[in-house]
Amino acid sequence: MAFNMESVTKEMMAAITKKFTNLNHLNIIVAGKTGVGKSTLINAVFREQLTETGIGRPVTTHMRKIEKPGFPLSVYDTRGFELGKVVQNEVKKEILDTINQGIASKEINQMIHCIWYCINTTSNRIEPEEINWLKELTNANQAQQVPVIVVLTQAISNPNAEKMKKLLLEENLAVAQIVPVLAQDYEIDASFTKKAYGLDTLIQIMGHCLPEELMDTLQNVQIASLVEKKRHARKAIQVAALAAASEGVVPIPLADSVMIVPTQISMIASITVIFGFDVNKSILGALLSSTIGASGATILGRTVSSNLLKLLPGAGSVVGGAISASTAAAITYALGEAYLLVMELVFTGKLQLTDINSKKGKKLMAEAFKQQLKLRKTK
Ligand SMILES: Nc1nc2c(ncn2[C@@H]2O[C@H](COP(=O)(O)OP(=O)(O)OP(=O)(O)O)[C@@H](O)[C@H]2O)c(=O)[nH]1
Ligand SMILES: [Mg+2]
Repeated sequence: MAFNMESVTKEMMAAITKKFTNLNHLNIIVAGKTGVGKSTLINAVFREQLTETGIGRPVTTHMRKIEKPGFPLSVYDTRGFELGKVVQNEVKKEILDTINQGIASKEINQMIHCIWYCINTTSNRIEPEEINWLKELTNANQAQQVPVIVVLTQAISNPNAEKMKKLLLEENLAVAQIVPVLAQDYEIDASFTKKAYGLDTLIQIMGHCLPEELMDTLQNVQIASLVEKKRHARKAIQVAALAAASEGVVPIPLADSVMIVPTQISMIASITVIFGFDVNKSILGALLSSTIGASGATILGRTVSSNLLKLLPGAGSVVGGAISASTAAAITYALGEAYLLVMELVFTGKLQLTDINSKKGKKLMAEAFKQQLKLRKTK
């Protein structure tokens, strides 16, 4: 019954690959006049630099589809919008045709899931033709109900952005939300730089607009909101802990499989996919050895009790060779939180992905794991 690190990490890698390959494909249309900041916005929101390195291919006269192999997102970038009324009508028709084609396919991966309509805030005014265009689009879209989010780009001045938002709200457009955004820091002068903001709100709104089947994809592709990534990761941890609790009452000789059963493997895979990092077996090995295998305890049958169970809630209830439900849940929580911690540190640039399996990374995970177990013990 030896705990086989090699085979467990292999299973975890397989679960991650499977989860990632099974992600549904997210399709977004980004519309608006030239120079409003569409490309800047796209590059600030998504993990891959789509507009610089993505493959852009004309799909209609005025739309380009940008995507990257193996990345579950396509962005349709509209062009020539500023060329006047005739072109604007063509763009509108192309958008509606693309939406309808997607719906006709009856295939979630082909449908358009969201439209960002971008308006530059610095111009301080919205032209009536733009409002009319939006009205016509949203009216025509009533049957399909693809959510339209108006993004007020380059919102350097908050009061101006708010003023513009108010003006738009008064138009009663059938849009999901109007959100001011500064996608990139803006240097106002040598002594003051306005920090980027609003992207996290955009992701939150997307989270509300998109169907459930696209939640994992959204978290995988976005880099604008750590809060949302963590929220989704914690949901996965909670689900796994609850499942572990119901699976927990298993004879101790099976202790190794109690702790690294498919439930925990799937949890680690979910968190990995939410962050979208390219983890490898050695990183996963480091996670396991610094947590489950903490303080040198090999997870072999009963030996688990001596070292680990001291820290655990309900440890006294190891009766008749079974661990308690709360113990199983606590281990699962602690494992998930320890992994989430290093994912967060990598996301914020405080730790290199390749340093997770360094001494420092292992120490961080070991401490987080123990702390979480203690936390659950006192609860
Ligand atoms: N600092 C800062 N600059 C921005 C921001 N958004 C756009 N810009 C600048 O505005 C200019 C136009 O932005 P793009 O993102 O290229 O605009 P676009 O809508 O993609 O333009 P087209 O592709 O020509 O239709 C660039 O010089 C950007 O650097 C922002 O949020 N912050
Ligand atoms: Mg562009």
